[in-house]
Amino acid sequence: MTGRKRLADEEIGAALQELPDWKLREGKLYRELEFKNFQEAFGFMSRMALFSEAENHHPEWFNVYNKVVIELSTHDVGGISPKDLRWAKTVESILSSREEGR
Ligand code: H2B
Repeated sequence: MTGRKRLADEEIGAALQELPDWKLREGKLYRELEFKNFQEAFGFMSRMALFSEAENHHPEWFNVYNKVVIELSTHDVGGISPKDLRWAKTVESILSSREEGR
């Protein structure tokens, strides 16, 4: 499976410079999102669910009404891998294609 290698702290730090809304929290990539309503939140989750299946890489995420909290890590390698970065970048591109996520 491509992209499952544990990244070094410096590599994660460098990647986070291009993901300003993400932070490292308890060893996971973390982001909180607030949408207009549940429908928008769940629409976003549906799109990311399809991506997750295609990548075979699944988030820990938590939804309450219009809020989604995301925590990304790669259990297989015990850290953060390129797959997590790709997932986070895909979130950003989906959000930038719609106003509601910002
Ligand atoms: N998702 C995430 N986020 N981390 C993993 O280590 C992981 C996964 N492992 N999805 C995959 C599935 C693994 O369990 C299967 C067997 O490939």
